[in-house]
Amino acid sequence: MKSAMVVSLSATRFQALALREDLEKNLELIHSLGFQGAELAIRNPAEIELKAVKAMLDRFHLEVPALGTGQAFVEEGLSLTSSDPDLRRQARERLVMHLELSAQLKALVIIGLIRGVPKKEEKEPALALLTEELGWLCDKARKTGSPGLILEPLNRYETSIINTVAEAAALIKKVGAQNLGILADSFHMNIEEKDLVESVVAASSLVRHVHLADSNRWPPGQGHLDFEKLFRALKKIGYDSWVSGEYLPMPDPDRSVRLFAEFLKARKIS
Ligand code: LER
Ligand code: MN
Repeated sequence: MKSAMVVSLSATRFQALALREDLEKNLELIHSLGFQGAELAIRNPAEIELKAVKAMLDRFHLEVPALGTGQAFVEEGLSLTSSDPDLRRQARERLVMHLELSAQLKALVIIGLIRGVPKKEEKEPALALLTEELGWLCDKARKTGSPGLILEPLNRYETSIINTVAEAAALIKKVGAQNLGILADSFHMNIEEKDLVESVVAASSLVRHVHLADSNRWPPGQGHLDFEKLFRALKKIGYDSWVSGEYLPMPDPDRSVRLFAEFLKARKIS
């Protein structure tokens, strides 16, 4: 497995991001601690200087396993399942920009909060909309040369749709696209899954990316989540891709990354 840290290119209200804003400083830090990748959280790809970002990634020998898109929802309300057709259209247009960028960076595109937060009574129509939108986006991903999309189950306190790995797998089956997989986040799974091993094993080939945070959303090792169990499950399915740190900047941003690096080193994850 390869290790990455989630890094936001701009300020955001989303709290579970240890590193944000000063990209050069953050990339230098994670490189110095032995990480191989930087997962980039980008609200609007139109606002980034791709050439400069690529140069920094090269300088610190960092790959980009995935692009986070949730800030477009958190900061601007763009959502694939909004009851407002204009916000839906803007969400789709924004994700097309993320797909184009992902083709350049060879990164997967995350569908987390940008799927939307429909009211409980609007769940069914929202799921139908999401199936249709994801089908369209997967087709667009193929045409743009993007490696594809990953749907992230989020806990019930963040959204009403796709809370579990099984729900994500069922929706992906409905969409029927090979380039749509699952992003398994330990924090959300700890809240929603009955058994981490069973859930990961049941979804096996669909698991294409992993976010790590502990039970309290502090860095792994700072709460009471059974990571050995999760790693056993990942080993069982032959998962050999990225584990990316997405957690609160606790006890402070710098220390949180050092704690995570020590946690990975102790488990021989580089
Ligand atoms: C994002 O990866 C995440 O885990 C959520 O809590 C917010 O989108
Ligand atoms: Mn996550």
